[in-house]
Amino acid sequence: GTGNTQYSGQVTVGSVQSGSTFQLTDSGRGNHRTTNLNRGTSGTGTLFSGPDDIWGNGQAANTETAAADAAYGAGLTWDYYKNVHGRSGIRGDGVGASSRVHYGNNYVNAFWQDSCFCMTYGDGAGNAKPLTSIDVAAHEMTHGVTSNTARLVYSGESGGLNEATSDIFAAAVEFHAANPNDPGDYLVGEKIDIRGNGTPLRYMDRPSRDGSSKDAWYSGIGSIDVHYSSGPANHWFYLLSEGSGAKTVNGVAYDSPTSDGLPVTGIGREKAALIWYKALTTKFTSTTNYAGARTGTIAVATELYGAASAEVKSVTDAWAGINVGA
Ligand code: ASN
Ligand code: ZN
Repeated sequence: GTGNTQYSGQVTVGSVQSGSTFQLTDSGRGNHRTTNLNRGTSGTGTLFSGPDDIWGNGQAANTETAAADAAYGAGLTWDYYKNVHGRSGIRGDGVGASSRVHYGNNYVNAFWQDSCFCMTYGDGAGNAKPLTSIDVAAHEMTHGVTSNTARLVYSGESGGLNEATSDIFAAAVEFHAANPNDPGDYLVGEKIDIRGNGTPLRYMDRPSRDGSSKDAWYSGIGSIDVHYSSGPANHWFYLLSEGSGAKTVNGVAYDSPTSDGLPVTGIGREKAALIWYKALTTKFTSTTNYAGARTGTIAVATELYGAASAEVKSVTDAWAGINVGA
């Protein structure tokens, strides 16, 4: 069908036809379903359906618009994991999750739940727009991937790595989608305008730009909120992808410092994301901390590219650049 989204323009979304009715079930992606909570806060919601195969009108006031964005984001995330990493769905079993939109009243968040194998989006409030952007969708679905792989405990340093995993693949999915209305960036949630001043939720080049996240590891980082202790790992991913210093990507200017003052040479975000994915799925465990993430990613890069490779050097330098190892 045709999705007229709020954030990504006119896109294709998966749907099925049942008699003269169309349903927002993506049969090409594990029958992922998009449902309407209609401001409720429990239950599976009502499957979006209607007499035509056009979903939304690009405006938040249209009930189907959030559904179009959520279905599109879920599809992009499915395609990224399938096409880039060979992973068929969040559990790797070919089964699509579901997305619930219009959760509660004035709800300014989105969340994944393993219990319902589903994600949920609020409509925002005030200046904060609906949470249904590509990067937020990918962030939430990646919590499901982490739950089914490394199972990083959602507190302490492993919690920060869990959050960073969601931010890393949020950026990776957004870049991979290459949607001209929402080009890839190293910002998280820039479309939501959650503070009403145009700033994103998080910055990966220098996470402290948000006023709370940390740029580098320190002993004790395990005691802060996981959305802030994710900062150093997000920063590591940026440094490894793009290198240290100033750079503009897709029209967004970044400036990434290192904690040791030494330069890092970027290896490109595709290799960086591959290294993180393989570490997540073959090296990390529920209690992996920053030191363990360093060991795991260096091991993966060594397997992929060789111990003497430029990739292993950059992985190691990027960890040193956030004060891990040396
Ligand atoms: N949106 C938040 C997140 O995915 C919800 C939470 O705190 N888990 O991080
Ligand atoms: Zn999260």
